[in-house]
Amino acid sequence: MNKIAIYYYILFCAVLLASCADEEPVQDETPPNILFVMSDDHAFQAISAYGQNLNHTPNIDRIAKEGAIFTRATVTNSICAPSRAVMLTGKHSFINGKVDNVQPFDWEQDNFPKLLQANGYQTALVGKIHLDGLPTGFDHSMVLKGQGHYYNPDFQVNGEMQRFEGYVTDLTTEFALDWLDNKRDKSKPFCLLYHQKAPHRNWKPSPRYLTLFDDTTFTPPANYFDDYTNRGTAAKEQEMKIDGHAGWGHDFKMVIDPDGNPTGFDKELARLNDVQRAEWEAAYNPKNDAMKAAKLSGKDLAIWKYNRYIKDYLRTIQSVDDGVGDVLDYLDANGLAENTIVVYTSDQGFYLGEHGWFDKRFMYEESFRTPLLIRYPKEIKPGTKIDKLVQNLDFAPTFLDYAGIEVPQDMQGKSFRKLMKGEDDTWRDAVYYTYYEYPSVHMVKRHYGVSTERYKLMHFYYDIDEWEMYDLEKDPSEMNNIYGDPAYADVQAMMHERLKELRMEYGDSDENDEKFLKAYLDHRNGKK
Ligand code: SGN
Ligand code: CA
Repeated sequence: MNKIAIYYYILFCAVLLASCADEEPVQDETPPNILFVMSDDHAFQAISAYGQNLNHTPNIDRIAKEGAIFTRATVTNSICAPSRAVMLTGKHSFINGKVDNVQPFDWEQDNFPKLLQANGYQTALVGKIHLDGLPTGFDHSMVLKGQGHYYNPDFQVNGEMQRFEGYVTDLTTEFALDWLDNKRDKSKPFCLLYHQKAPHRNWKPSPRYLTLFDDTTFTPPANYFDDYTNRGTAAKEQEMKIDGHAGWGHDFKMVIDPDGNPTGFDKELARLNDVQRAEWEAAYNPKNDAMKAAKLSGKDLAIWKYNRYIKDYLRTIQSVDDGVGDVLDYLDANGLAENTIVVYTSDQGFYLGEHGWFDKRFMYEESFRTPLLIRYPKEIKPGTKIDKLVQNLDFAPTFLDYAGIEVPQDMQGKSFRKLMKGEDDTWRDAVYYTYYEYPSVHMVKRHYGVSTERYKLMHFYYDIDEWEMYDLEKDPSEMNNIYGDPAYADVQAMMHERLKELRMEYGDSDENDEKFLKAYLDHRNGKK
């Protein structure tokens, strides 16, 4: 080789090497599958990964162990149907229109499953959605009507009602697996919304868990006997006390109450078939007889009620956890675990005796927060813990982000994909909340508010006009309303400012509140 040839040869090799070095590593372009598991009213306190020691949920915990757990995931409106509307649309209630459980939901508007579908995904919705009408955006839907039944439920299968024999949580899992295994187009990525009815009121356990916890006595939370001193009128006037508003039949599952009066619960039991009913009675009759024989009163009775409530609630969760185990096993067995984003969440949190309550609705922590655990081995390091304020508003943008689809401008949430990779240091400092359904069951007054990581400011309105503020660092159980406390004057001014800014940013106003109040009252008065 002459000198020139050697020169060109070296140059050629150098260019080749440089171009190799510049080349992007080969990316796996297959869009991820999305398995979105949601339960109904599942408090974070009842997931063992959150460390409260109430129960053991090994399968749900697995998601956190192999992925991320969020300690400050919240909802924008703590009630079932509105929460689902926010999750689907990525827009606050006052924008998507579904502000309470009574207003109709407009399925014509955009939702994230529609966008995934338009971009090559197979989509399905199985279980509870609590939004009337035929769900749009899904290749397959199999949903309970309204709240649905625990035993022998009716499902609307792609629009057609059908009754199924069995326990709702197990059936929902079975239908979800059937779609994954037999009904979808396996050449496409999938998005499955697998949404359990449990642990929604009235907490009917499956036959296999009717006696779980029979040998355990639970101690109620420290503020179970809360007398609401230092709180506003809203906390005092709610109707969601375990010892006060829960009933002997529907909630405590007695056919005859301790005073010997029929409760009407036998009408509910009539839905069970003979085998189910015999198992039910064999489990509950001895417990009910023992309780009556003990002739409890006062605090002892209140603690018994808490125990009946929490045990039934946790029993229903055990079936939810089993179902999560089954679907995780399915992903493993079919080589899908690596490329599937698995999300576990609830439509909102719930009170497990804190402040003496069951139910949700308030912007206080237990119902404002919701559990959130996510696994995606390709991007999320096992054991990731996230303390930032994320909301159910963020699901739609996050899923679209993962799928490589542009997030529509009018979606109000924010993708937390980067947050989970530890690559987002500009995350929001505050979140906005609204609640509308009043007067209604449980009588939680209308309110809206703002929460930062440390403080929370709320305005209760309509038949009262009261402000509450809490210092979550000093008072995590929100027992002491510091609104008006001179020591917090600066914080209060700052929180008012943040509230004003967020209402502006998201497009909320007093006019909205009046509009939705009028629609609600019209509905109650039979005008709509
Ligand atoms: C039902 C429940 C209430 C619950 C609402 C809303 N009663 O009315 O306790 O607050 O649903 O729940 S019960 O008949 O189910 O016992 S939501 O999850 O649908 O918003
Ligand atoms: Ca709910």
